[in-house]
Amino acid sequence: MTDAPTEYRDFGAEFPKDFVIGSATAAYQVEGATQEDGRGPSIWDIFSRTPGKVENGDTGDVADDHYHRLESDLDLMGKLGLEAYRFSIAWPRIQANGRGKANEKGLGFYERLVDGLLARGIRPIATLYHWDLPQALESADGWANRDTAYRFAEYAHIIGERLGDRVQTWTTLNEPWCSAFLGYASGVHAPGRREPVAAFTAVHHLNLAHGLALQALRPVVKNDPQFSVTLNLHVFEGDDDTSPEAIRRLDAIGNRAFTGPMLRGEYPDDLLRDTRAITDWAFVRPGDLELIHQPIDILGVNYYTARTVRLRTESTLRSRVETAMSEWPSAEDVEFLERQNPRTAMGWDIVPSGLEHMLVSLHQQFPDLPLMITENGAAFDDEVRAGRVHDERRVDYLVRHFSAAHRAMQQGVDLRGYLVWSLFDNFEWAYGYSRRFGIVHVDYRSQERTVKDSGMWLAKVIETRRIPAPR
Ligand code: IFM
Repeated sequence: MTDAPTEYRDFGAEFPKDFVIGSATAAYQVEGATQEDGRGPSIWDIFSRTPGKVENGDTGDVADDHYHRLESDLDLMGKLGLEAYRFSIAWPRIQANGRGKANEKGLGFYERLVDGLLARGIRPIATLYHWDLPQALESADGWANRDTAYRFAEYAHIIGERLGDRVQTWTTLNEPWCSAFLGYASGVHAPGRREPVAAFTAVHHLNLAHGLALQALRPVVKNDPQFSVTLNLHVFEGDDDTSPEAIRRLDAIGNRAFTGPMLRGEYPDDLLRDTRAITDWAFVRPGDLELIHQPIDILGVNYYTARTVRLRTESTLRSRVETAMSEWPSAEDVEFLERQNPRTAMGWDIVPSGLEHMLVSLHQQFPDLPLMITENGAAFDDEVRAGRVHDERRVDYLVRHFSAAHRAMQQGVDLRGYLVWSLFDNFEWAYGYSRRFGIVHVDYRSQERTVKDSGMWLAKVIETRRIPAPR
């Protein structure tokens, strides 16, 4: 299926006053200062230093130097009129080794960030884990070790005690599918392991960490809190009569492995069945599902693209070596097809209809659960010319996805907000600095910030509450 390029440009579409519009970043991608003020190493410090893992050998050592430029970055957010800013807290800044006493300097940085946001009328949305696991915990088997979930709860408690009077919206994990399957199955993300059993074990321990963290936060967060988790739910479309089966398998691993325990209190039977040759799921202990299945107030969803899938025919089955590195363990016989959409610099198809369908489908599955788009955006090769960045493709991407979100709302979806990824160009994980997602351009040599046309566009949406007509 392909969206005609003329679709989803609903100029003038209006968003309600209480619909929160803002932007997002994550600690390792923007902060830099990785060896300052008591921060310990994370898995990304180690992984990015391993030759061949990140494009150009890039690391997050400096990134956007946000740690040192906090005040001016906050001013920029204020100038854009952001209503919300989603950031993540670097666990190794708070507990260098992932356990024990909290590091005052680390806490102080996030206090300044939160206070600076509030002083500018910007709502802080704090994510506790956006992939930067303290390396000391990975050395003890990382997310494959059950204890990591308990260490995470301890860390959540520390943060809740310190910021729980000021931060209202709390996200436990960002995109646990990526942590588990890119980190432990395909190994393209830190810690770079290729162990399918560890990947499914990590799924469960991440789910457990979510539940334990909610339990740890509730008694200490006092500010009329909203608890959430952010999932990168995958949207799949079909192409032939094998597609429904292909979609079912991927949906189980990519989506229901998380929504099942978190929102329904169970792992889907078909997931347990499909993965039987890899694991018996004996790591799920009595009482775990009750712990994981806790009420949340809002579900964060990240959306970038949709993919077309079907089952492979015999002749297209991949080699053993390839399947050993699959990010979809147990579904290696699913084939991802080329689509005819325009693509972003990540090679991701631009499919705004996928966002609309995902939101509507989530609303049908969980009618009482409010949703928030916690990430959506696009990478393009931007250039600064005469002090401006005319990123019209990104503006168009945003017009089309805001239109899709608006259409979902017209159908009754309780969508509470939209955060564009990302506020700044930043460290795009295994792609290093080669992919730019920002609505603000960053010159990595001078650290100069230049608001792109997409940044000005977002400011206008916030000001007018509408998708502005093209000029
Ligand atoms: O940059 C990432 C972000 O850290 C998590 N979600 C997807 C983004 C784009 O790849």
